[in-house]
Amino acid sequence: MTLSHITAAEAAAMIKDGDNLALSGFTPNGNPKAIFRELSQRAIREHEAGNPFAIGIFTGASSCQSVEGDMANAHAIKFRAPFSTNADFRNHVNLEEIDYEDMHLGHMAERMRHGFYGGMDWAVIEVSHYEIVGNTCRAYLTSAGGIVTTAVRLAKRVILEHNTFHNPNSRFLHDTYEPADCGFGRKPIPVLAPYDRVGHDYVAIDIDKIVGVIDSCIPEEARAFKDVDEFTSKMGHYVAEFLVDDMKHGRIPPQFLPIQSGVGATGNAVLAALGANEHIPRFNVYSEVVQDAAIKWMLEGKIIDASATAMTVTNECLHTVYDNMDYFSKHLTIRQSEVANSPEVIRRLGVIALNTAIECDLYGNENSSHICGSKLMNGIGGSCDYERNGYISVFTTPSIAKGGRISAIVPMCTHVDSTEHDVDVIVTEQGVADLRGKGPRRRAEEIINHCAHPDYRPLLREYLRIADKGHEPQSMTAAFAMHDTLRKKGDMRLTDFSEYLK
Ligand code: 0RQ
Repeated sequence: MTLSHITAAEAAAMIKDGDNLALSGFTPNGNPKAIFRELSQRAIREHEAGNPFAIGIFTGASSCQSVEGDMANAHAIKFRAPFSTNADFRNHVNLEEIDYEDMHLGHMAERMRHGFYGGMDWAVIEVSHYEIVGNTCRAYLTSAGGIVTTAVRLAKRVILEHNTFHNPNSRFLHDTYEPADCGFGRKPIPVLAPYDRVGHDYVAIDIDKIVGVIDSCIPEEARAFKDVDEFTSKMGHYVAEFLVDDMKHGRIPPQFLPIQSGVGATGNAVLAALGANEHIPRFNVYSEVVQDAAIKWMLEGKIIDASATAMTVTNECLHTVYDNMDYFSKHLTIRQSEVANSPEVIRRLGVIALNTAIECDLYGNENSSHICGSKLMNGIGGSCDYERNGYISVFTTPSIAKGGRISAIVPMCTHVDSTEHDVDVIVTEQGVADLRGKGPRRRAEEIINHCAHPDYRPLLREYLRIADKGHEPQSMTAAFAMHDTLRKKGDMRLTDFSEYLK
């Protein structure tokens, strides 16, 4: 039995307006690309001809330019979940053209199984290799795990994109395991250590569902992150020093705990600082992504084992992994996101969660997804899966944004993603606020004194002074005044604020 080969254009022609497509991939890695390059062009042609054409796109996390940027520009996305980091996509969401559910990545596959998104018409899966065994196709995934096990089981039809850019041995990195649905008798996910493998190195697909294989050779559309700068390197240093101190106090065992680190320049900077710190022993990573910094420390032996849902790395770094497959197949495990981001496993392993916020308030609530409450930036991604369930939950953010015109430490967040109950530590380039074991007043002092930029500390203290008294002092009038002043003038100074309140 062989599978038929189709062109990307033939595959794109089979998709109907309104179809739901579940894809491989997690971050801009491991996504099918050839079919989407055709689909966005097809959408433009359909719209020019006066025909509606927009689809639902479901992935493990964010996705690449061909999938969500070009499709959004072509007005071809009607619904999208669970995460995006794409600037074009963000613009169209903020223009209210796309219905976007910003959802915990660890919940995504389960939500699909329970039908919240309707049926999945298609699964489109990027593979580095595949083989037929009886009535099953064993599909070997590329640089990401994502939601593939659930996607191929639920989808009515499956298209494979065989991308020879990837090394066919990428299979040796994967561990595919699909948890059972909830209910009595559901078994624990048997991951007891970051290196445990509990499933297969392939995804089994019923061959009757597969309509064809697209042959492609397309590099990953990897995003370049900003270089580590003064702010991110200071934050990385503070995180490392904080964890060393916790180790000295016996809060972290001498063999250390697994690290989760979010996507972006700060994530790279934090891992760079952890790896370089002589007091931090060799450690493990249990995270949703490994970035270039993690791969570097693995090669140098500072990171022992890493578990993730994707290699969110540059193409150069990806080939370093492929060129050293003997080593990485033993030390790097790529999982399905439902396992990588499972609250059960994160809690069991005692993960130290390190993510980035847009703004934090005086009590530890944080906003990582919306600017001024209304405008989407990216989304929460897997940050809340880890922050809520980790052993230590850390958020980093520069104390100021837009060249100092905006304070990232605010009286009241305009949108809340992780609540004060889930945030243990805030780190800015100014220092560290350890919120553990402190009530609201002491939290506020800790955050103002150690994390707020000195220019904004008087203003934040003034807020506390005038806020209504109670367990957690707040003043809606003053909080709105601060944000309003900030938006209207692009500046927020104590004198302006006092004037406003008169
Ligand atoms: O704007 O692009 O115009 O310069 O926000 O901020 O400082 O470049 O930092 O790229 O790391 O993004 C929280 C968005 C930070 C990201 C966030 C403006 C700032 C800039 C970007 P410009 P930076 P980053 C994901 C795990 C989600 C949670 C998470 C993120 C732009 O880290 O998406 O970690 N986190 N999930 O100027 C107005 C403020 C601002 C502000 C920043 N207070 N007010 N604008 N900006 N703070 C991993 C997975 O799940 C896969």
